[in-house]
Formats: sequence, C-alpha cells, structure tokens
Amino acid sequence: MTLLENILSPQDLIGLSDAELKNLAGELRNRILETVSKNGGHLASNLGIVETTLAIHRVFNNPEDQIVFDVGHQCYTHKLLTGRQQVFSSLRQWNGISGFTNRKESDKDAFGAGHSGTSISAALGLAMANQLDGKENYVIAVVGDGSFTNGMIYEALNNCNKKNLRLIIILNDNEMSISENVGGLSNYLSKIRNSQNYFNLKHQTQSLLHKIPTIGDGLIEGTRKLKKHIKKRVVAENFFEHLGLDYLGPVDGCDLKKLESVLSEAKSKTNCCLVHVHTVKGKGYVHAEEHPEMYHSSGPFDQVKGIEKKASEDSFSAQFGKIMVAAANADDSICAITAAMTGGTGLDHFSLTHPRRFYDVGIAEEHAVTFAAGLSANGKTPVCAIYSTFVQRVYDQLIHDAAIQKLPLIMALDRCGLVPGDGITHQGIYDCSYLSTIPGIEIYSPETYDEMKQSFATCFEAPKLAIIRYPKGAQQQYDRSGFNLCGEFCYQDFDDTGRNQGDPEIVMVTYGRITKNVYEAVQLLKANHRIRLIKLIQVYPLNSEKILSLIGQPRLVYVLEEGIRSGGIGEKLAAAIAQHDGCKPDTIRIRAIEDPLMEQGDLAALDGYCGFLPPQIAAEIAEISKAK
Ligand SMILES: Cc1ncc(C[n+]2csc(CCOP(=O)(O)OP(=O)(O)O)c2C)c(N)n1
Repeated sequence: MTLLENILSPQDLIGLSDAELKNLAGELRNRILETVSKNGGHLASNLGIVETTLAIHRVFNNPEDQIVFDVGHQCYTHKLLTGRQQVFSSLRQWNGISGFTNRKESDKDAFGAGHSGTSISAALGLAMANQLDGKENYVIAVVGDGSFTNGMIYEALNNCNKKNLRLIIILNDNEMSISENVGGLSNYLSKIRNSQNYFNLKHQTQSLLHKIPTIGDGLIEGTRKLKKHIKKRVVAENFFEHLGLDYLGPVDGCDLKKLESVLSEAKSKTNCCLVHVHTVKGKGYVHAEEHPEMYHSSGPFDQVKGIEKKASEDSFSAQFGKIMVAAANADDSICAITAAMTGGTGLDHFSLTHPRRFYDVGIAEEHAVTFAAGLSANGKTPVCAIYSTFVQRVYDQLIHDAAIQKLPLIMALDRCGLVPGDGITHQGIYDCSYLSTIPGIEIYSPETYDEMKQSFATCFEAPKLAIIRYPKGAQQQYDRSGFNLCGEFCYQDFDDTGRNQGDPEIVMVTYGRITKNVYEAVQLLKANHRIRLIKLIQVYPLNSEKILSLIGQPRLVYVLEEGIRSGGIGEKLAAAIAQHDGCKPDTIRIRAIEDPLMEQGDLAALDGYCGFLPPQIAAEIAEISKAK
C-alpha cells in the first residue's frame, strides 16, 4: 500500500515523518502525472504546488478552514488529499471529477472557479461572513503570480485592510502565467525574490525591535522614535504592507518545513497576511520543468517521451495567427492584443514578426478591450483575441468603450461553442446571446478556414465593431461542395424522396462547428423528406429578407444552435419569421443548449447531452414530422 492510499483525509497527514512527507510528495506527483498524461489537464501548475498544498493541509483544518484556489486549475493535490483519490482517474471526463474546484463536487472546495482573479474577493467574503458569525476559522486564498495581473485582485486587496480578519493570501509565484508573466508586477515580484537577504534582515530586525524594552516614562517616547527610525531605515515596507497587509516571504515552495513554519506564523497575525511562496512550475517532471508553457494545459501524452512538438497548422487558432501575420504585413495599422493567451490564441508567430504591434496585457480582459479601443481611437486597427468564455468579462467595455464611442474593434473569439475537458466554466455558449445586444455589433461564425479568412477580410476592409467567433480545434471534414454561397450564408437542398414536388418541407438552419452534425442528420432524413439546409456565416444581424424568402413556407423550420437558447440566434430568427408576411412555416423548433450548467466531458458526450448527435437530430425531426 502506498502512503497516498492511506491518506483518506488531511487529518491523516498529521504525524507523518519528514521522510514520509517527502515520499508522499513524490507519490502525489506520480499520480498527477499518470492521470494527466492519460486524460489531459493542467500538469505544470499542479506539479509546482504539491508541497504548498501539503503545508496548507497540515497547518490548517480544512474544510472548517476554507481554501480558495484562484482559477482552480492547480487543485489536484488538494483533491487527492481530500477524499477524491478513488475518482481521480476520472479527472475531466464525463461523469467524472472536474479539473477545477467545484462546490458541487465536494464541501472541501469552498469556492468554485475556472476564470482567473476571483479568489481574494471570494475569500474576503467568506472571511467576513465568518467574522459576522463570530467564527474563528481561517480562509486561505491561493493565487498565482499570473493571476495577480488581474484587476479584480487589486480591487479585493484594496478591501483587505481590516483587523482580525482571518484571511491569509498565498501568492504562488512560479514566475509564469501560461507563458512568461508580463508587466510591472512581474518585475516587482522578481525584485522581492532577489532581495531574500534583505527580507531575512527585515525579519531579524523586526524581532529585535520587539525585544527593545520601553523602560521609564521618559524613555518611552525616545524608544518609539528610535524604533520608527530603524524601521524607516532598515525595514522599508513593500507594496502589500502599504495596503495594510502583513507580508511574509519569499519562502521556498519546495521546503515543506519552512512553508509550515511561515504559514503558522501567518496564523498569528492580526492583519490579513500575504505569504509569498516561490515555486517551480513543472517541478519533478523534467519535460515540464524545461517547457512549463507546453505543460500548462495539454491533452493526453506519452509520459516517457513527453508531448511531441508538432507545428500544427490545422486549427482555427493557427489559421487566425496566419491571417493576422498576413494582414499586418499588408497594413501597418493592425495590432494584436491578447490577455495572457499568446499560444492558445495562435498569436506566437505574430508576436515574433510584429513585436511592436503585439500586446500581451496579462490576465486582464477588461483592460485589453478598453486598451484596444484606445488604439482604435488613435487610428489603429486592433484585433483582440480572447476565448469566448473570458469575453463574458468585457460586456461593459464593449458597450461603454467601443459601441457608444463608435470605435471600430475586431474581437477574435476562440473556443466558441462546446469546449471539451475544462467543463462548466469554460463553455463558449453565451456569446451570441449577449453580444448581439451590443449596439452596432456584427457577429460572424465561420465554419471553415476560408469563411474565417473572408470574415476577417470583410472586417479589415470596412473597420467596425465585430466579433469573429470560431471553435477549438480544426475545421470539420465533410463534403461541402453542394453548398451555394449567398454572401452572409449558404444553403443546399436535399431530396432523395423521388417525389420532386418543389419547395422543401423542412428547412434546417444552423451555424458553426455543429453544421456537420446537422448535415449528417440530413443524410439520415433525405430519403423521406425534402430538406433545405441553411448555414449562417454572419449570424448577427441577420439579413432577414434574404433568409426568410429562402425559408419560404415549409412544414417545419428547425434551428440548431450550439449556444444557449435564451436570446440566441434561433430566437431572433423565430421573431423575424413571426413578423414577416411571406415566410409562414407551420412549425418552428429550436434545439439549443437548455442546461448550460453541464459538467466536463469530451465533445461526443457534450453533443449527446445537448441532443446534437446526428441520429438524435434526425429522430427529433422524424418525431415532429410524424406528429404533423
Ligand atoms: C479570466 C481568465 N483569463 C484567462 C484564463 C486562462 N488561464 C488559465 S490559468 C492561466 C495562467 C495562470 O497563471 P498563474 O495564476 O500564475 O497560475 P500558474 O498556472 O502559473 O500556477 C491563464 C491565463 C483564465 N483561466 N481566466
């Protein structure tokens, strides 16, 4: 039996010897590596934080003391120590456990996450609630240095200057976001790390100051002044202390003993205390230590060989990168902006070929968009590349800083639609609904690389506030040769009924990745039904006249949308039909995402859950047709 198998709860960590703890850390790393290499996941961040998590669980009493992990992608050791060993092999799989913290999964996950920068606000709320209830439990927020580039972190820190709040912030500084961390804060943290001796000196001086006795009335004032003077000369405060927090560190994140000692000291502080821990991303797996960015988040790979480097051009992200480089070569007003996702959005090559017009602003989507609007106001053509799920944060910036000011701005939305693996917090299924409410916006949802290229060309030609949205991965493969292109959409008629009686009985409307599923459903139906399949490329605003005249008067209009139903393109089309005199179908059905709170899984599982698999679509249509 391994040591890890004996750890059924954090209480089992108490009483382990130093040697046993060291072995346990090794076992945890092996288990994480073994699982991530099979299922995919966030390897490097998790390997780096093993000892820190062990120390937290030895010093604090979870779940009474609550731990809030920022982003939540680095919580694997926490899951393994808190009763989830048996199910750990189901990490990120359908009906399995989440790759992030999740309140539904365990009461040991005090707060769920997936998006960066929320931990300190949430932890402060938890701690305040405890204080109101007279509880003495601690709340511990664990935040990476990458996430410290987030505006919300500072909004929360600004509120942490309260006395007797049992809140401890652990800054997990591995010098990396997904790629190298950026900006002034990253430089500042490196300065703090490099002044280790200075902080040791500060620590010693502070202890000494406490020991100076204040004897006699006359001496009291003098001693106070002396203390103040020494403090000013030797014990300069850092940024966190200026905000009213206590600061401890930097402490070596591989040294369990030191970590435990510093965390115990943090418990004794009356101010909110920030503990600065220096860790190594990828620790213990040589491939990940050498290439932490590559192992930040990955699919399955061979443990011995590591991830094979292949220059894949076959993805929407890679195509976007190529489009941007070509466009910037031809037009020197074009700029690219990313919020800490250079590799994920396909902008690596752009960052090298056009470094002056490339901006990685850190995990700061709100800032990215307003910054881009500023570039736009002074004549540049900014393209902001952000994942659909993270664009949820920039609704106000798009309205307030782009739309109202009538500033052209192109948003390249990656990972739209259903996203496998990461789960509930990462689905790109809301964007069409809420972004279509922004005045003057245009939304394109290309299904192919050619359509993507054309969408960008249209937006570059006549700059506007536009969204170009596309899915994770590669373009779907199937025979599209029968489609007729009509500008903003294309269509194809199918009829193997032999009846050849003119207009289609069923019109199916869809867009994006899911078109292939609809196309395959049509193949199952076309022997019995005359069908017209319309694929939208520009999904908003709809060219209603053109589309509605093509829809005509069928028995059924069936819209399939890989997004939430409420406010989606399907509902907009249904409203347009209702107001149109010429387009009068007997029935309109919308199949869209009804339950956006679905958990993680692969694409087939997610499609199946939503009723998007071709046989499911065909069966639904056959059923509706039978009832008519
Ligand atoms: C709002 C938001 N933007 C982008 C991301 C994608 N993302 C996930 S982890 C990460 C880097 C986090 O860096 P850090 O906090 O230092 O943690 P580390 O992985 O280095 O431990 C990013 C950019 C996200 N989760 N949330």
